[in-house]
Amino acid sequence: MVSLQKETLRIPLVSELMIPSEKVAHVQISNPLEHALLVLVKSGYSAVPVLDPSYTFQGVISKTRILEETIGIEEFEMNRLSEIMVKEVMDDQVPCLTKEQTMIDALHKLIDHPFVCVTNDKGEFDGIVTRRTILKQFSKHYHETLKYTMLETT
Ligand code: 4BW
Repeated sequence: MVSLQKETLRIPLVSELMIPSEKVAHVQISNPLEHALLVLVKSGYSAVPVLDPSYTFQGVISKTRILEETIGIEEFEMNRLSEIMVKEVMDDQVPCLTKEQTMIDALHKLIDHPFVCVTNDKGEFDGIVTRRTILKQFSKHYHETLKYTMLETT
């Protein structure tokens, strides 16, 4: 019983929790904003990672940041989106994780960000960890711990 509880409470590594890069929608740093908006609308995500041609992580671009660029004095000026590049408006001040860090490191960063990018020591993009993944882990641990606690008290 005790050994089962220890197994249940093992803290997973980021490598076990992340969505791998090949399943993550992204845009390139030199893409115009109109292409980035297309990727965001088609994928259904509100923000995605920005990479350079060598797959090095550069920042995050969101629908909100793109739409802010279209605000003119009297109307939305959508034609501006072909003239502005992703690198000009992306957020490059976002935290990252490495595969070797733990779920607790991810949890701290996900308080202020809906997802956090995972990079290697060269800054290359490995994937993302999302709030959904961490919440699912906590839900699983909560239910398993509750199950063992109830077994012990009966
Ligand atoms: O297309 C979707 N499929 C599924 N299964 N869930 C989705 C999808 N779009 C949105 N959701 C749900 C998720 O629960 O809405 C939440 C908020 O989405 P967001 O932020 O505002 O687009 C999703 O929460 P989450 O899984 O914890 O993801 C947090 C954020 O991580 C998303 C998005 O910005 C990013 N993200 C998640 N999966 C991604 C991704 N970005 C690129 N590629 C992916 N595969």
